[in-house]
Amino acid sequence: MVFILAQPYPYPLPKPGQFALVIIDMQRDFLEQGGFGESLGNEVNTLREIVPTLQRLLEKFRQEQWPIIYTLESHAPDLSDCPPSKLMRGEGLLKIGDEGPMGRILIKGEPGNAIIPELTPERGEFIIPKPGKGAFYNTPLEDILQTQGITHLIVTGVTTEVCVQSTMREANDRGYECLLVEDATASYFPEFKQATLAMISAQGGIVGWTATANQVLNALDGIR
Ligand code: C5J
Repeated sequence: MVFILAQPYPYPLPKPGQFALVIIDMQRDFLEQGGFGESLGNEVNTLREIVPTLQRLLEKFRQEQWPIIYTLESHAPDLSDCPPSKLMRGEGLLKIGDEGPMGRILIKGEPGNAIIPELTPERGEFIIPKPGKGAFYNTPLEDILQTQGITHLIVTGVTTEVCVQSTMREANDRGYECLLVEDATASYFPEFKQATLAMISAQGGIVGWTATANQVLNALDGIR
């Protein structure tokens, strides 16, 4: 398995069912015009480049019926799960909870808070709303992983240096093996993405590993 591309890996490789595809925050709020990402001054099309690669990974996982987990950065309508420090942050035109062209920004159930249509989740796939940047804080993710017997995470999504990296660090501290798919993650700031890829696998995989989607798919083809 490609958790180990860079060097010999001394641990047992995961079996089907022990690894999941984790898709972080591929939601309209971040990827479409008029959402939170654009209101913060970002060029949202930068993030869209990874969509075809994500579709290839999804196709493989769906075909094999391997676990797929989506997250959404999402808050309760009364903002009771959004600390004032987060609410006040940012220089954007719109703040969390404000009414935007796709409904209230980053609020559960609003049109902008849905996964983009190209990656719409299917029946049986997990969707985890998360109030933080990391996917473990104040969510059922750990319970789901434990119940399903998942030990290895193949991580994708946006943005590389914020929610993706936070989630990988949280997962690493909890003992999960993590691999970040280099061409299935994106940032509004390409230099931040590159720096994050480098820091994750530095020092012998201090947070985890990285590999391209082709490398991951080739390795997965060898798993039955
Ligand atoms: C951000 C995220 N960047 N999903 N969220 O605020 O990375």
